[in-house]
Amino acid sequence: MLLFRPLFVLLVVFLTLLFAPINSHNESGEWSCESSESGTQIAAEFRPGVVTLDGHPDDWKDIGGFDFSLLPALDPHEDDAYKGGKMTVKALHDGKDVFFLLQVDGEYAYSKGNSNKCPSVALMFQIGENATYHNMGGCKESPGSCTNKNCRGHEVDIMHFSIGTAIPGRLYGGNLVDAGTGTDRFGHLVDVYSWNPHCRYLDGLGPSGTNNTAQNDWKGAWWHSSLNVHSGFVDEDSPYASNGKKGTYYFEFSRPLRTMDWFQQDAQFKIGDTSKFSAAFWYPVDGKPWHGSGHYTVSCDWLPLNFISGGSTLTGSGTATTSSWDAAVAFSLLLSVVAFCLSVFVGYRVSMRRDTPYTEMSHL
Ligand SMILES: *[C@@H]1O[C@H](CO)[C@@H](O)[C@H](O)[C@H]1NC(C)=O
Ligand SMILES: *[C@@H]1O[C@H](CO)[C@@H](O)[C@H](O)[C@H]1NC(C)=O
Ligand SMILES: CC(=O)N[C@H]1CO[C@H](CO)[C@@H](O)[C@@H]1O
Repeated sequence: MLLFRPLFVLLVVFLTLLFAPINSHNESGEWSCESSESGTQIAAEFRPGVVTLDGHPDDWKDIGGFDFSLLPALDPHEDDAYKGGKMTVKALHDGKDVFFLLQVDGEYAYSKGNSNKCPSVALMFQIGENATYHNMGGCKESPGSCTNKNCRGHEVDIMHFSIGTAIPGRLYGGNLVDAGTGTDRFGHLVDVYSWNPHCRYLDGLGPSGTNNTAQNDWKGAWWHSSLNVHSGFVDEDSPYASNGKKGTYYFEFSRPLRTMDWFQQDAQFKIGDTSKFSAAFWYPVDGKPWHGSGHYTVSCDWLPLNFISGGSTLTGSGTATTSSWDAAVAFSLLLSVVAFCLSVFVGYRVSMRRDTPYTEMSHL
């Protein structure tokens, strides 16, 4: 089965490329998204005990990835794509948590304490059935008027990691000190929900106040290929490597499939189901700090994310292997039936031979 997985991934990638149409651009300034990378399905396979959440990509090498051009989120035009390279997205689950690896080529840029001069990533998921990718949920209300009632159905779930205060290879996100909301005072890996770009809140906070029942359910770490692996960085080592070095950024995240959210502030994932998802990237191009809306995204609409069940991974993904295995089982079954018949036959012959003299004797 392992042998067939790369082939299968290649086939999926090939089909994806074949069917992915070109992004269109609406000159009038109205939003239009023709592409939506149609046909692309990100698969989160059941692969327990494979990855460690440390920002390092080595343990993901056998997991198939999906490559996306990064286009400006607000005006997706091929000419304005992120020049550094594509974003590779990988996902898997272990039956309890989902794991993501985002991988983007980029010269090392790190400015301690200034997140806008460091790269940054976000994941976004649909929560409400009417939540659009465009306008982060697409609720029509304005900041003063949006509430969980009039924006009902437009909820999206966002994880945002700004690395300006995060040490590479260290774990950030939900922690005991920040319990009660989606914030993270240490590494700024936050759990957010929104109804549109202007009605965006940390989990547990909202226009009507605080509930203090929420939590930051995400954890994550970052790394860059130009960093030297050693026993562990501390804050004083910043900027950890020399700025401008060519390489690849890695961002690794995990979250439980289900969370204890009671207010439509977290997406809930289900094995066997498909969720709607997107990924975004900010980069200080030419050293210039990025601003909030200056991000690139992997697609101009939701991408499907399949949570593949452990059962279907065993029987489904490698058809050829499955059928040859089935053949082996059938053959050994046949052999055992033949052996059984043979033993019955031999036993019968033996007892016949033994019986005959006795019957003959009784006849005598
Ligand atoms: C751009 O959007 C407007 C408004 O939705 C629409 O009328 C127009 O046909 C679109 N143009 C293109 C080239 O898609
Ligand atoms: C989503 O929109 C449809 C059609 O407008 C509506 O019937 C439905 O109630 C909406 N769903 C939610 C959760 O508001
Ligand atoms: C911000 C928020 O979600 N507030 C909610 C806290 O809980 C009460 C009662 O369940 C809700 O009415 C609020 O909307």
